Amino acid sequence: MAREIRVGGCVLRLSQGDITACRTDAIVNAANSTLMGGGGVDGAIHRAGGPAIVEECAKIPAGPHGRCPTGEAVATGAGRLAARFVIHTVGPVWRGGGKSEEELLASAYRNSLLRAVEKKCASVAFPSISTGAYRFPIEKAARIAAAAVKDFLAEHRAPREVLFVLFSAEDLAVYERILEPLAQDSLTE
Ligand code: AR6
Repeated sequence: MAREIRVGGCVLRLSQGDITACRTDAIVNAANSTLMGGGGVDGAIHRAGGPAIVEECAKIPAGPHGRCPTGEAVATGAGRLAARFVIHTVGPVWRGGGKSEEELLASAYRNSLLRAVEKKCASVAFPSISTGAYRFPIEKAARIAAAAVKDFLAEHRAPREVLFVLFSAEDLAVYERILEPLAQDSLTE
């Protein structure tokens, strides 16, 4: 099963573990629109990073759709984490597929990568956005995540390294299966 693909001189790699331990330039947070913290990976990032992150989030002006609308992304410092930046993005809540969930999930990945490039990050780590509390089906989400990152790397040739950090062995196996045909393509491109 595929653990990585190479695109435009960059690499997309899979790993299993706790994203708060990642030493990439940026880690992505699967946040909610308030940016004021929550459960899951969001809670873990704020706990490990300390209060500096939420203090910086609170300074981002709140609009009618919160501080960060669904599909958008904003960067802050990373407090006590080893990463330099946390990129907070808001994935869609899965409501059956008729509410532009797939497009919004792809936007969350794309906008996170744009923030990473703006901050000149050479490496960025993503959790599996929307597939926990927001209940996005994991297979569909993995396919969208991999395609969005692959297309971005082909166009921008940056960041040099993108990591998907899956929390469970089951989730890792799904992503490996999804990456397999893309890995075959990347050998022949
Ligand atoms: N490292 C990597 N992945 C993790 C970690 C970790 N430390 N902890 C959990 N995951 P979720 P969502 C995985 O629910 O679905 C929050 O309350 C988890 O197993 O964190 O986008 C926010 O404030 C799952 O595979 O994010 C929002 O309200 C994946 O991360 C809401 O949840 C995403 O699960 C966002 O829901």
